[in-house]
Amino acid sequence: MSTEERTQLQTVGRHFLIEGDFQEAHRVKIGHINETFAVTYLDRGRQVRYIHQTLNTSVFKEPIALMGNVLQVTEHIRKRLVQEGVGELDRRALRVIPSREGRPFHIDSEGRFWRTFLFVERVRTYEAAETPKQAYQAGLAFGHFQSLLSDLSSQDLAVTIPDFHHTRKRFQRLQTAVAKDDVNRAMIAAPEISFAFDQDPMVDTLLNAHARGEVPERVTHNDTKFNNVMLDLQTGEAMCVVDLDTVMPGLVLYDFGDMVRTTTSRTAEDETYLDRVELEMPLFEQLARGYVESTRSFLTPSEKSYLVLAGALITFTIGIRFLTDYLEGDHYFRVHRQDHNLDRCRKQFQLVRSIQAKRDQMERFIQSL
Ligand code: GN1
Ligand code: MG
Repeated sequence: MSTEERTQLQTVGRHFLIEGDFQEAHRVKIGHINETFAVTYLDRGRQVRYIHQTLNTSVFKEPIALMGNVLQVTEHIRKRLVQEGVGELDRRALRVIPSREGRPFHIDSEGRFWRTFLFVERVRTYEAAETPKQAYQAGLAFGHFQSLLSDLSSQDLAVTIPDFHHTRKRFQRLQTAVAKDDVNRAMIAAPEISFAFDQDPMVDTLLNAHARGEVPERVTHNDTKFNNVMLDLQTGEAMCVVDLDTVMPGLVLYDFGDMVRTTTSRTAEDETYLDRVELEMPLFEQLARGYVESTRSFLTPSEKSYLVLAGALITFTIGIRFLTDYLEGDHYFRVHRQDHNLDRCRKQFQLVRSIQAKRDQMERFIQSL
């Protein structure tokens, strides 16, 4: 990180309610949308760390409403955890650090939107689950998260990205991108486009189930990637769920689907050796066990009956989002190499194939729970 960037972060820090002297800063490489930095302050002989994050306001168009959600959600979780009698609250729920004007954000002189959290100590995240135990912890963590928010009214939360998991709209956007082919990549991606179009019959399944009233809208996380669960360094226990920018009304199935996408294959999101990409039953079983265990108080039989389908559907939906961005010239997801979004898409589609092949086995397991 350059001296200039460090100075910039110091300036940002002065706008938040942070005590002590600035010591150190570095960039945290996580996420495809926002930019994240960890900073250390020395306050009366004690080191305290914080996260500064710039919010990408071309993706999140109403950042103030978004921060309203984040505050509401974190305070609600804290209250519920106190009722449950658990300790170490600052490791189990994010704490928003207000600005010196008492707002949950600061807008800098260049118009960038900053927010600050207390750093969650002695935890780490993984890009993909490595063991069944971790998959279990992911299921438990996001299920518990939904359960803690189950008494919050979804009406009270702002919709931070409209139609975020609306697979039909995502599909239509892909169709448009293919038709326009603005950056001449449709030929390179022909096999992926063809696979995507073949999945048309699956596209409306959850939308229809919701429209028929089979699955209700609840408060959900909507970005349940495994790297959004912080695991205790020593015990491996899930401590805290992060990335609350898309907490809003949704279907719990979308959350479960994204957990399947990111915890059931021990490969990275952009794995290029597709032979390695496969849904691993021991990982899926523990993920599902953790999730069903922690959602017993509210999950309906009907929701449960769609869990496997949701795994395929959300993996597919994220896959077509990568593909669309590839065809539109990589303006949404940050890329780090040539064809990065195409690689990401291929990985997702390979996992979709594997889930479809193992569907019966997965269904039988869910029924056994
Ligand atoms: C984005 O930036 P990150 O990693 O938290 C995206 C998710 C995708 C994910 C794919 C707001 O999340 O929807 O599933 O990339 N977030 C947004 O890795 O679009
Ligand atoms: Mg996110």
